Amino acid sequence: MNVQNLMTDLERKHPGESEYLQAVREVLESIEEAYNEHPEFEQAKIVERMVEPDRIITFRVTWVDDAGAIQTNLGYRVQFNSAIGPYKGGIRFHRAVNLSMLKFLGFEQTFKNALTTLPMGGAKGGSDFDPVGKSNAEIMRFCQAFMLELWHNIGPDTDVPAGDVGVGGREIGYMYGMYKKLAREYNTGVLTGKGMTWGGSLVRPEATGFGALYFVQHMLQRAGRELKGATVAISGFGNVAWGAAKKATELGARVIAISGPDGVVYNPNGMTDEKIAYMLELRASNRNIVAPFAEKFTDATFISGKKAWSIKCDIALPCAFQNELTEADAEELLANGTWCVAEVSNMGCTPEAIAALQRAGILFAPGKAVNAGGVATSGLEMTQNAMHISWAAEEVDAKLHYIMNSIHEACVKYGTEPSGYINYVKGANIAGFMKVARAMLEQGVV
Ligand code: 2IT
Repeated sequence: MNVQNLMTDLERKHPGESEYLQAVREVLESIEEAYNEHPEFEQAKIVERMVEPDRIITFRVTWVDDAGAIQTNLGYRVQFNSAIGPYKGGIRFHRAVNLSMLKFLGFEQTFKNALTTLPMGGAKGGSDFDPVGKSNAEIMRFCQAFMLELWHNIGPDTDVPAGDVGVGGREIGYMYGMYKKLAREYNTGVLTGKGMTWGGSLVRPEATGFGALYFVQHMLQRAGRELKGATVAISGFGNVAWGAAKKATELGARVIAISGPDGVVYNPNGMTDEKIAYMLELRASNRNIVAPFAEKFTDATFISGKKAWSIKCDIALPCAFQNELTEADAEELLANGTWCVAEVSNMGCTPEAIAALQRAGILFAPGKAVNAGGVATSGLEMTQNAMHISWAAEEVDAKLHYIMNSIHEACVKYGTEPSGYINYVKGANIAGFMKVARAMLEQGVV
């Protein structure tokens, strides 16, 4: 493979799809060497096939807001790759959603899902619907209108959506209700992230954050470091940030920052149960601001317009959005003595930021390894649904531990460089790629 030629070709075919092109370039650059050791991949044009989604479904979503005005949004489902299992991946509701964003997320999901050890292909979907400031009734009507179009294309053995940014338990509930009405079947396995009384899995709400901290624990253990006593800066305050803050605190770290689009909350004394619970309230308010945290808890300070990375910390955990940690942020973290950055958001760091962190030789791991606990637990939810049973929290948590450990091991296996430095980006990309590539090869040209 010649990465530059492939990228030039993709840039020509998909002009302006910057997030998608960024995600593809990162993977191709890091797998190039391993790929070229397999002439059978080259002959079967595996990479040329893998960078294009199997199919993209786009649709219009029309709904009526509380004022009686008609609203039109765009809806998408990108079914990226089904070599190792049915399509699986979240749905994102955010005003900036476009095809490039969902293609990048679907591409990443393919490798991430391969790392989980479970049989799941890659997909992503969403809409440019902006949940900020919407009433509960508006969110319900939007979710119903979205599902009215999507339902034909999904199913427990076809494509299984879940939540992502802007889509949590409430939205999954509204979408499931509409799916059930249209399909006239109680197919619990068609969506994951469901409520506990109707097919949801214990630990799924916490799983992305919990899994991330289990992964960080493995990284630290290998490097002879400890979470106990370490200071942690987290960006975001949504579901993923909440799970990460909860587990980091449980494991003895001090979470000294959370952030929102409005600024950062400096929280020098760390989290309490009450503070962690309040993060959920903040999210549910649909206002998308973090400042009220510092009004409620007076030992915390709100700093307007600043990012979480301006707070001096040992460990930085991006938990919000793609490209939220830039090269300048990486330099600021390094200058402040940060020794570990783990992406919990998908593609949370820009390529320049990753290069700076790796150059400095600190611990760095990419989202597709660190945040895979979320979709892995979705996979466990699908298993429970198929078996018509539900496991105890301890059982799900033990399986999540096992999965995060095996992802870490895979990264070490494929990512250890001659110097001994573990390039987790390379490790995760090669490990995920190999599994999908072999499956595609064995299934012929389809
Ligand atoms: O990015 C992700 O892995 C998710 N949003 C979770 C996807 C899922 O199917 O649970």
